[in-house]
Amino acid sequence: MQHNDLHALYGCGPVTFTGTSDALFERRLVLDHVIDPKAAPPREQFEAFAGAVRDVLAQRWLKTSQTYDRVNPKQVYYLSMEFLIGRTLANNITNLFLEPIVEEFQNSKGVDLTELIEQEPDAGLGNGGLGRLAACFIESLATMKIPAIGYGLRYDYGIFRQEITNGYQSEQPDPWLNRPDPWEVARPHETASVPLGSSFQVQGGQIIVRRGHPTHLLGVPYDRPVVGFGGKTINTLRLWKATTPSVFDFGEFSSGDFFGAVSDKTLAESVTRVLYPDDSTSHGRSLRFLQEYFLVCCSLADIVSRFRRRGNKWSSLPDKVAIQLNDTHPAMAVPELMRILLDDAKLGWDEAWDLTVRTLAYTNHTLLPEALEKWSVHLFEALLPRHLEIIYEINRRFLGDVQSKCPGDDAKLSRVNLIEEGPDPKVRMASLAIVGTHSTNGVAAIHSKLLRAKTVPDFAELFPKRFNNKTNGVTPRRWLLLANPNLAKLLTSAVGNGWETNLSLLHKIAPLGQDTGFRNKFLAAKRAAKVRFVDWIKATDGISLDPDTLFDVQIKRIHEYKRQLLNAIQVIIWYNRLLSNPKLDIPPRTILFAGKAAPAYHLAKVIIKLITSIGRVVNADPAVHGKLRVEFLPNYSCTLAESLIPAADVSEQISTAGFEASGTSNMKLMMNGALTVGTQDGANIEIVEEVGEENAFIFGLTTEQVLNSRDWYNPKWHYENDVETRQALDLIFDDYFSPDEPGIFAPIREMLLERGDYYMHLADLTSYTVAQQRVGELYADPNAWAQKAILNVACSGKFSSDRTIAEYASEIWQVKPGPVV
Ligand code: 26Q
Repeated sequence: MQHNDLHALYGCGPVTFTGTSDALFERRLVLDHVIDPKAAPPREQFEAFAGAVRDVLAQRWLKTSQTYDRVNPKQVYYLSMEFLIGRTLANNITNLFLEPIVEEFQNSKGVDLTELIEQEPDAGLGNGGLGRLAACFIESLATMKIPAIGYGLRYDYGIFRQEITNGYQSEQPDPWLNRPDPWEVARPHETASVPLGSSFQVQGGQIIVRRGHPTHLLGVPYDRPVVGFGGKTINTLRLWKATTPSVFDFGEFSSGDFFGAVSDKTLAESVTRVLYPDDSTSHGRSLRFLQEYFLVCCSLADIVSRFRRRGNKWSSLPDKVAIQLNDTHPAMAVPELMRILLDDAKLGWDEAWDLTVRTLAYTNHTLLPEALEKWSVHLFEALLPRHLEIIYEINRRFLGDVQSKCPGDDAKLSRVNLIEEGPDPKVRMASLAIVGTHSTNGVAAIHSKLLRAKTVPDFAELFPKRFNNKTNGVTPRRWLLLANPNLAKLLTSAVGNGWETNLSLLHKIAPLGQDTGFRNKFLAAKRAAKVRFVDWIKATDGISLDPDTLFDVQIKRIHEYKRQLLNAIQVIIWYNRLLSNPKLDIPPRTILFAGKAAPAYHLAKVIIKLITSIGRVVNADPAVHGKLRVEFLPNYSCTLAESLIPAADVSEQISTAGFEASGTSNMKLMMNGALTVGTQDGANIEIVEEVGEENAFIFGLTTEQVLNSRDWYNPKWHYENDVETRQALDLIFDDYFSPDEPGIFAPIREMLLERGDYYMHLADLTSYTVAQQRVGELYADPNAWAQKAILNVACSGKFSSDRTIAEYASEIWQVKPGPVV
């Protein structure tokens, strides 16, 4: 293709390219890498290719932000400690519609693009659902042409790389920026300053505060393009890197001490060194506190300076700016925005408060009370004394209002107090976020309902209009079009173009479940995805799988409430059934697990060890060979998900009802034609509403039943009275799966039988096994299976993040999708 065509597509001004797309690529190799294109190693080729793609999008990107500056529309700012982006190259090629050009290029140059794509490391700047949601949201915002910026941190190290050694998880650092990242653009001239009340040192992830020596950090922005589908709008993801003003200015330790000064710089930079693993229970990691404030301070300074640069008056802040807080992690935006409006803009309290509340909105992602963030008042005192003062004043006024509304209700007053009193008083960040914003939303209907009714009922009563639901979604560009090219082609042939941005169009394939021709094509696409995955996992991890078995997939963080253990026990039950009845006629099944455990979450790590141990025994047992196979796939990542999800037949969504806020792998799997085996929890409920209960396998206690049976639930009863349960558990407890490491599964026994099985595995085990029996029966009839799988794809339209973003836009942000001009 000639450069003029590229220019027609993406050029916006008089700048011209100096050749064809081949030339863009070769020029990059020669000029950036000083290498003969024919001799370039794959990594250099990747950088050159990604650089060429960036050349193509650069003018559109610039044009998008110039247009926003000129038109001065209301803009959305998504603040998140996590953006789990994954790889970018293939996504940008898809969204820029560059595939035909790239194909031509591959043919003419003999370059293998799949090999280049594999060179790109995942940008793993997130733990799981919350971080991936942020990545899907910014892609949808760009696709829907909504003026938006994502703000996050540029961690040197993303989520740890998981290795499995002798069946145990170990964590390795992820130095994803070791090689230059072709997507990022540093903007040092837009550096932000972050003043702190004290200087500090870092030791083992904790900070040691040197009181009374105010200091400041700098935040350097690194911008990444966020390409909307079709490439018309290219928004920005701005990630902040911490540094110091100059080597000699930081802290008080360094005066005259060259060596100390340089190490102080390293110290300041440690603020954005590493992403914290989601470890909901381990509070008080003070470096995390600094990270959160650093994100808030840099981002708000940036937002406010853009707002002022565009000539806006302070009173119009909520008309021009909508800031969404991804969980409480950036909740310090409440006192920070107040500080800016009071101290810098010199507004009075009432106006500042009105503007703050109308500008900010908060999304909650958890119902687990132990996961609600609290930060020690002492940390605030030392590092952010002005913010603490503001929080106290917010609290004083708020409690005054509560008192006049409900006089004499001291119990309520202490429940809603923004400060948890005690020897080490703490700021309750979720309470602060609810009070200081105009909207609090949950991420699935049931979650939003439980949030109101159980987690924060006092606040729901005080601010009934603030609470709302925004059911999560995922971007169909990455999770269907890009991840599953065979299915995507089939869908286009059936419904035409347009489903990529209007996923409800997929409803049109619902009747095609009756059509033999379509069913066969659908099954062929599923098989092709399985073969692709089997080849990929063989090449990546050396794991051999049989694509002609049912792929039963549970992919998510390892957590007791997500109940990977329930799945594992069920596998043992089927193993026992096969051992005692070798003729048992069940379709051959491969049970695939993937997910990371928080490094300090001991029991989650024991569960990984159990799964790998079961795999070792079951996979080597000739008695079940070809019928049952269990694999734990190491290092779950976006890239692994993109490869595995299209290949899945069954989607395991088996959390204890009332614990999973939403789940989003359930949506990705449904979209790719997997059938859900699930509890009535999170978004599963809405999935079943869309597809119909007869097209999923729903089992287990409801949230209400879980709550009502807490007091009398006795897991031992199940162990003592259900033979299959006891036999399966005894294999675990008696070291059948761990002959060389006796006793290693004692913590599982204790959790289940001695400590009351809080997540009620044993209560749901029988109905789960029955559901799995039905799965097997249906799978034995490929036509009946295909019909239901097709219906799942057809009914997945609701779970596009475009739908979610449209709801945020109209109900929370008051912004309209569509081009700005
Ligand atoms: C907090 C303090 C200190 C260190 C880490 C953290 C931390 C980090 C990440 C706490 C929580 C998280 C991530 C939570 C998360 O991913 N929640 C999931 O969000 C999804 C998107 O809404 C939901 O679908 C899932 O149900 C929910 O578990």
